[in-house]
Amino acid sequence: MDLEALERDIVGCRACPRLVAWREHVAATRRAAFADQEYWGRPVPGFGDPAASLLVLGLAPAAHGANRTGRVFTGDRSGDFLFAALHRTGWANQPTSVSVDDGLRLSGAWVTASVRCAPPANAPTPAEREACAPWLDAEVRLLAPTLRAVVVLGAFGWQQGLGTFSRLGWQVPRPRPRFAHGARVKLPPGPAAPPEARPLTLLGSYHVSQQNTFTGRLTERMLDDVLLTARVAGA
Ligand code: DU
Ligand code: SF4
Repeated sequence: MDLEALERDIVGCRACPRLVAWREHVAATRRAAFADQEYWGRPVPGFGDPAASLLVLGLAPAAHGANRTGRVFTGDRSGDFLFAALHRTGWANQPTSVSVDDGLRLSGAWVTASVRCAPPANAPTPAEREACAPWLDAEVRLLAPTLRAVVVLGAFGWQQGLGTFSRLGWQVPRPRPRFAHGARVKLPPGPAAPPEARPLTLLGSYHVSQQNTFTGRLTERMLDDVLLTARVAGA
């Protein structure tokens, strides 16, 4: 199994009836501003450099963002903020991310989400999070040989990420470290970790959602600092 095959499998997933119904409903009804566009309406795969040292982990696709464009964080304000930061800090070749054929390339980074289908009110249920976790596990396993740092956007991704790294055999401290902006935890690989796994630096950042970026809770500078720390951690 390689990343391309995995992402193809993810795109075909229909495991969560509520999310399948919602993603397809949103795609069929659309938003007036995008009425002339074909929505993706399916699970959103990860995107980036298959030899990534940095994993950026978000929550879930936005109904009219990635659920419309088919690329993670692409086509909404959260993505605008994230990709501009990835560009400023040297992880992306351009500051904007508008569609799958816009020429965006990541260098050394892979961006993904803990839940792959757009949830109503951006809130997946615990059962949906659990159902989707094996996709992240599989993705991290494939990225493991080059992975050094993980930037987790928000408390939800933090929980999901710790679950994944623990299941895959990295040693997660107990009690589990709490999410905070600027939180930094070293995860050494245990005996059960993938063969080429290295110690990971897990970094917390407030999520790039508008409620954080418009209010100044998360500034460009704050996110840049975390992404630059990830670069040093991965060096
Ligand atoms: O065709 P390809 O060069 O393997 O790229 C597939 C896909 O992944 C394309 O949308 C660019 C992206 N990508 C990237 O962002 N960074 C890389 O290092 C390699 C591929
Ligand atoms: Fe499948 Fe995940 Fe979408 Fe549920 S949220 S249908 S597990 S891809």
